Amino acid sequence: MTTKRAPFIVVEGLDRSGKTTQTSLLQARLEKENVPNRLLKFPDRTTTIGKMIDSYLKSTSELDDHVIHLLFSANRWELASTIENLLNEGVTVIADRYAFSGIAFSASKVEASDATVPKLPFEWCRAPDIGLPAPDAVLFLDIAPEQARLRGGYGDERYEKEEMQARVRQAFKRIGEEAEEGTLWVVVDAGSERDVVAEEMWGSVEALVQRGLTAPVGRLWK
Ligand code: FDM
Repeated sequence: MTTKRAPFIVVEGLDRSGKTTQTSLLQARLEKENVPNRLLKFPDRTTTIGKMIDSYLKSTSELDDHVIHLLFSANRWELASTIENLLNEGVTVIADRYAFSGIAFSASKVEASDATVPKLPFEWCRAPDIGLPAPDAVLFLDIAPEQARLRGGYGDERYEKEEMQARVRQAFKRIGEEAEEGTLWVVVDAGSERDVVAEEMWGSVEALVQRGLTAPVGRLWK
């Protein structure tokens, strides 16, 4: 008999895309289907590293752009073995953001003097996440910045600015286009009705969740 493992599902999206709501709805669906599951959120603001990230995002501390990028990555590595163990125990893992946010946001920072010049090269941003547990499916909740604005505007945290969000959206597009074989990358129109989005997300992962996988947990970009 072949041993199966559970899938690793990542939900990515822009601010105001309804990502948090949709991640909870996906988890509720797994519960309803009696699928053992665990929902993780990145950044995980509860760890020592997560607290540094939290204070940076709330602008109560300043950090060099390289440093904060590496902290976000370290915050994922803190949970890497937990994720792998859960999957091998048959627990479906959902992550609200992951390494793709790591690259998309850091690579979207630009020089104050010239908004066409990135502060951190794309390849440099990807490097620290190489080897993390790879998701089997990434659901990217896409929304145009103008539509996001109509949903009540952005919050007060760092990066919650329209020009930044527009660059992040482009970066996510590039990451999706370059997604590895074996990773299902689904662009979901987050501008649709809440229940329509939820159904599309469930429809994209249902087979993976119900059947499980025989291939071992993959490694990102390896
Ligand atoms: N963010 C999130 C990053 O810049 N890098 C990362 O690796 C991750 C996981 O942190 F603006 C950004 C994205 C967002 C902020 O995310 C906090 P939430 O989902 O709003 O908590």
